[in-house]
Amino acid sequence: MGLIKSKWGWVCVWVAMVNLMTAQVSEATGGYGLWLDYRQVARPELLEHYRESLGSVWMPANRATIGVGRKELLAGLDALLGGGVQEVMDPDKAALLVARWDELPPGITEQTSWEPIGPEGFLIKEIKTDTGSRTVLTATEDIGILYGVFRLLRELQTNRELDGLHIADFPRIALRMLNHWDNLDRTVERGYAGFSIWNWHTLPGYIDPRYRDYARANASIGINGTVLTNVNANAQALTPAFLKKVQALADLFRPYGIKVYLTARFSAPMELGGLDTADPLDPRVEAWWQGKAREIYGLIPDFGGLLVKANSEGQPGPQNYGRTHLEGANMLARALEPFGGLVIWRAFVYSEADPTDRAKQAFTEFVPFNGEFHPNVRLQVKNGPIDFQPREPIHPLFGAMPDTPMLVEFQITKEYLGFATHLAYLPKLFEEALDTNTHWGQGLTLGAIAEGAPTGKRAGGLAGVSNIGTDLNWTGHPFGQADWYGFGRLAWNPSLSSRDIGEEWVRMTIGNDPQVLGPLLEIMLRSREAVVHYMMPLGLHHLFDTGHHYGPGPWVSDLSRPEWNPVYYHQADSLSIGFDRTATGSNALSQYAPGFARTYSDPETCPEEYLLWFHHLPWDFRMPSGHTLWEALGLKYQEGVDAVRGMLRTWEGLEGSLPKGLYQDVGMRLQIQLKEAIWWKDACMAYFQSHSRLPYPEGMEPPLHSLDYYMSLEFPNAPGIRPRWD
Ligand code: BDP
Repeated sequence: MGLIKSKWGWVCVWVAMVNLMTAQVSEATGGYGLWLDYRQVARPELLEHYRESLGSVWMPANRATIGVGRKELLAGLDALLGGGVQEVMDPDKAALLVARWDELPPGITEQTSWEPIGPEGFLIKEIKTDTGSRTVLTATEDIGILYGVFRLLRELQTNRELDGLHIADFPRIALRMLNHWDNLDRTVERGYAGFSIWNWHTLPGYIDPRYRDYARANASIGINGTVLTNVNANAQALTPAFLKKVQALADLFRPYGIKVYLTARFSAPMELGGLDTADPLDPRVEAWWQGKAREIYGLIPDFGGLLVKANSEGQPGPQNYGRTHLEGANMLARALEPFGGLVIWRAFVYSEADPTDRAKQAFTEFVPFNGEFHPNVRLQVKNGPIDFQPREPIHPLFGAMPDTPMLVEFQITKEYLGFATHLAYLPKLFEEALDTNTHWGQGLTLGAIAEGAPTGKRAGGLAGVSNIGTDLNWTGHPFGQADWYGFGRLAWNPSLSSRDIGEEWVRMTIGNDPQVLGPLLEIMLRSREAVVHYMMPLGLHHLFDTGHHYGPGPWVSDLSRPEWNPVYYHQADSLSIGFDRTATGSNALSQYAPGFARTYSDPETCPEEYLLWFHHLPWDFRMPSGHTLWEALGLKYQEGVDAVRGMLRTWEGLEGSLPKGLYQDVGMRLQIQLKEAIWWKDACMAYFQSHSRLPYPEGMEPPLHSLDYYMSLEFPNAPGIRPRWD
């Protein structure tokens, strides 16, 4: 690429100042800058090349989204190139031209040649002109320009070669959403990174700068929707005073391409409207919701819609009035339809009155309604049939309702994977789920369902329960940022690999040094499997202690509802262990496509990871390794502990190569993780041994304490305690 010179102008001075501020802020605030701390490119030859190719920018338009993009681009480039980036007013003098396709100079469009790119997409292309090489960043929508800006900056952050640059990309999934489980009093249900970042008390008058930084970070990974409130909803969020606060956030997020959503408490017409019912078939109830929709859209014309958790874990819903989920969802959908709003209805339902396997209940409830929901309803389904466990098979609803657009719901906050203390790189889990073949249709995967494939429309989505809080670094564990980042990247393109995403994140957040990159990736990529092994290997699930879900509680058996008790899930006795979900048991397998069910129905062919999820087997069941099930269980727990030891060793090998603060922070967390991994192994194996009465297998370190000791532990201050249910 050739060098195109232009004069220093006032804009350059402004760029340098912005950059200075960004650098200072991020350095002083330990991790606050996330993956967007633009540091000067360290490799001299690359730096030189980048300066030549991108040192002067023409970016004429000044609409809100473009304005955000321009600020990001100029400040980002300036920091990455070590200063001197100029904004020029004459396109002929620019090395980098950034404009919507219809706003590019004709000479440039001729040479760039537009290619069809999907919605919200962009094109970044090197072209040859009489005056040398130029780079063009273009799109048909403003939001495409903003996404392209972040993408171009990422190329530099990750030290990519720019020669022959040609990137055409777009988000494959329509709805790319964070779900905040944030209460109005700023506590966060299952939040481990401080309090809610939404300060409802001071909104709308006070706009915390953090709101903008939140929007910027999300836009950088393509998130385009955020549900601000907890699924265990508070009707107060729909009052006029609150809606003004929501409006302030919506106005702020709009230029970043992010729509706001709220959760709707189904009984709001009673709590706020003074009605004596919330029956979805009562005309007064529908009229109340229609009025509420009008009010919301009067303030926020592009309001995304309502997310509803109904008739689940104590939340009110249509079934309180003998109505169905379909009737409830469609009533709300009719209210939002005139304004283009969505109703996102959660399929996370199970009932204390239903004695059947909890893993089966949602399927039974929803499949009969396939194709009957209003066009603006989306069904949001957790990745697995129970509840965000360290490993679950896919939810049987995926693929079984081909005419119903769905969102796949993941949990980014680590309620079941060690809170914010353990390092468990979640994109590994997300990738595993998204790549899973449901065996419905032509090998339909969860990723394809999120893209909307079965419905033939780009109407699906990915929802992630946020791990964001007021902690300085946003996510508590510094590596929790990678979970947020990775979720966004997979929502952009579910076919991306967790490894590539991890590499991007490390390069952008920590650095490009291969001596650091390799070991960090090694730690991240093995971490999720380590957690599975030391918490609940071989398909065991929900062994968590009651209420807070911190630590093991496989012995818990005294909760009012059977499916809140870990003993319900592992079913261990003196002879055997596991949940029989084959035809001889709950037959949950019959809810899956035959091709899927076949693999899992025979314990001899069932992958070891799901063995005790689908089968109840004797302790002396022979595993492919030659070990008995009892021995294999102990050895798997041990494997988990050993993996954490390995992660810690690798981390310690990085001393001196990482920023001191980061090194110490993660080092302390890894020490706790090791201690807790041992605790999990010891408590669970001591408990299971009280049933099996077998000696611990050779190769497994025996428990440090007695079972009574583990059972006596209490954690009254564990975060996220929920006295209301499990
Ligand atoms: C469970 C959580 C609970 C949530 C529920 C949900 O323990 O706090 O309310 O999921 O998804 O995992 O609604």
